[in-house]
Amino acid sequence: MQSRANAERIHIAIFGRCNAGKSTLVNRLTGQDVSIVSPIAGTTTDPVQKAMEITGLGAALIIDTPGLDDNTELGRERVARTAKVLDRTDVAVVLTKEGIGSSEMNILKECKIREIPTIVALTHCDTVTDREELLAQIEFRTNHKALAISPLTGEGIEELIKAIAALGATEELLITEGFCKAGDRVLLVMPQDKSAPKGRLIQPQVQTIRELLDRGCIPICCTPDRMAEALAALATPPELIITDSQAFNEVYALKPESSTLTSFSILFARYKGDIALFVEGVKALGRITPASRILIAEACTHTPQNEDIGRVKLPRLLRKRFGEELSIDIVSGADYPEDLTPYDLVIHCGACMFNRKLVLSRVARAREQGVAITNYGVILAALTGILDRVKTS
Ligand SMILES: Nc1nc2c(ncn2[C@@H]2O[C@H](COP(=O)(O)OP(=O)(O)OP(=O)(O)O)[C@@H](O)[C@H]2O)c(=O)[nH]1
Ligand SMILES: [Mg+2]
Repeated sequence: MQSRANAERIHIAIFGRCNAGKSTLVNRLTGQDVSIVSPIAGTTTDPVQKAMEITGLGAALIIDTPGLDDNTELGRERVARTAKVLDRTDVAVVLTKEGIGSSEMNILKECKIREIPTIVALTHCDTVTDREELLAQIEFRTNHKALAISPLTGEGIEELIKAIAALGATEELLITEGFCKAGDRVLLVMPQDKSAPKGRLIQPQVQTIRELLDRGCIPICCTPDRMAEALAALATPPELIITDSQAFNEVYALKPESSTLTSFSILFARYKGDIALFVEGVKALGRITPASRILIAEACTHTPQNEDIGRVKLPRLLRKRFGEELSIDIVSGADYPEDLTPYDLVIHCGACMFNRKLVLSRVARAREQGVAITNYGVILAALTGILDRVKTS
């Protein structure tokens, strides 16, 4: 179960004031002591997450958050951190034990703006005396029919899980949708050079191969230096070739005319983000001058291969094209600026460690502020002259 990447799990975040019972609920849902529970307000100080399987929903990531009403200096910082959790939340559960106040209204408003499906639940229902009255007040103020639960005794938890499963069930996205069909032979060209991790394939390759098998396609794998032999071993050309962007030119030179060509980065730009917007965004390159400012946003703080692209390869290519004076800011992890307007272009990484929701939240911010956004795969394809030679959608 743990082997499934967190980025592929549906993210369920629990919000509420201090002592609402958020951590107790997380422990109840996961059946483990994931978070510390105590009657002291402000026990949870940082978002805490735990992977689990939910019946009827599948692989999930449950996120516990600090109380929304912590008004201390540090508390405000924690609330800001909690707000960031919203960027990656697929389903929000808002808990209250006393009815609806400004803390609940604020978080519900944020969820609504971000179109996050939300459940409101009245907790401590084992001890509240005016349950019906509180439920009516919650419904009146929020337009949500609230569930009554007790994270402590387990009452109402089954209904809550069902409600989460109903809201969280989304159509499963496919990486290769529209690129191939059952029975197609798909040649995957995957360099395993020294930047590849030792003894294993990287996640996008693994996921793609697994999906092709599930879809009834016939995946055939080779490294770029064996591509000619792989093609020769087939009676007719493969319907689709998926290559690592690094090997694009070699692969393009050998590609049979009838085979469609795409790259892992293009497929994942589509799967993790908004490929149409990324292709549109890359046109901003036509407006870049040496005085322009570009933001490169990395998801991970620790992946050397990505660091290489974001910190070395891309800045080098951009400066070569637009001049050494070009301003390039690089941010990583959660440090994605609220205000993107100083930038002429935002370039986001492939986000293999992020869920789709987070990428779409960041894309939405750029779009709302009128700032062009693209991603590593698309811009590398554009800068190396590949983009108009691959299938992107
Ligand atoms: N009676 C009753 N007590 C509960 C229930 N849920 C939680 N509690 C108790 O309420 C207190 C606070 O619970 P927590 O789960 O730590 O609350 P929290 O929302 O995580 O609080 P912070 O981390 O401070 O934001 C603990 O003493 C729990 O045992 C419930 O359903 N009924
Ligand atoms: Mg807590």
